[in-house]
Amino acid sequence: MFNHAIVRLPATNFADGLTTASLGAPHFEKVLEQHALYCQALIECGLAVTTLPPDPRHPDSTFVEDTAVLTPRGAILARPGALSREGEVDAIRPAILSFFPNPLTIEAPGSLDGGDICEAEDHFFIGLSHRTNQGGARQLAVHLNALGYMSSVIDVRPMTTILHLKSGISYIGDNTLVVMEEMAANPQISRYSLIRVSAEESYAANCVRVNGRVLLAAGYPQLAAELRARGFNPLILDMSEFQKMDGGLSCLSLRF
Ligand code: CIR
Repeated sequence: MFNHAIVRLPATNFADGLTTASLGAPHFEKVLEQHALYCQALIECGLAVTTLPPDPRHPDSTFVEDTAVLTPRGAILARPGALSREGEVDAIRPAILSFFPNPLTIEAPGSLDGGDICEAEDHFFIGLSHRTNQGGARQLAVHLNALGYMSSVIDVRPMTTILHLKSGISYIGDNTLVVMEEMAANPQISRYSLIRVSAEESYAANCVRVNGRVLLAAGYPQLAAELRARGFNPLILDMSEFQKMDGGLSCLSLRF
């Protein structure tokens, strides 16, 4: 159950952020429109939303999820693996401190992006990626252990199509993981009920359970139908402009 979310408005230089997608430049008006509808969806799901101002020093800063790991038992400030995103943690720290006064931290040379952390009840999957390194993963595992959680590492570096672990896997409650086809055979997830996402819909594997709804990107009818068939209630959001910058639904908020 989430009660709150932190989001940050996109800055006018959003298009200067990092991307590997070749989908063209985002249209800023549409970026703002989609972001507003995303925030509206969180409110519809019952969350109080704290909206931070745009931060043009960091064009990727609207992807707030990468700056922290927030759990019901405490927060861990992340240490983003991309140089251009390092300052984002300092910028968001005051907002996080107002809800979590004593966050733990990831220290250099460890690096960790929140997008690599998939929380499934009391177990956290930690993605090793080109952003989250061994040191960051190890430090997070120690912190989670101190908070009474278990964790395990999934190496996503061989999967060239995804940026973060959560680009390919999402926990949506009821012991269910939505997972892209290439990850479905991983023995670490065999005890979950799996919803497999076909290769042509793989972007939609990044979906987010928020209370009674599952936020899902628009344009992925197979996954939408499968979710409905299994009793989930998708809330569909257009993500086209964020996809152009390698962003998914989960990256746009910190939920707690
Ligand atoms: C980046 O490359 O860091 C941003 N353009 C996208 C970050 C997406 N974040 C996420 O999936 N958690």
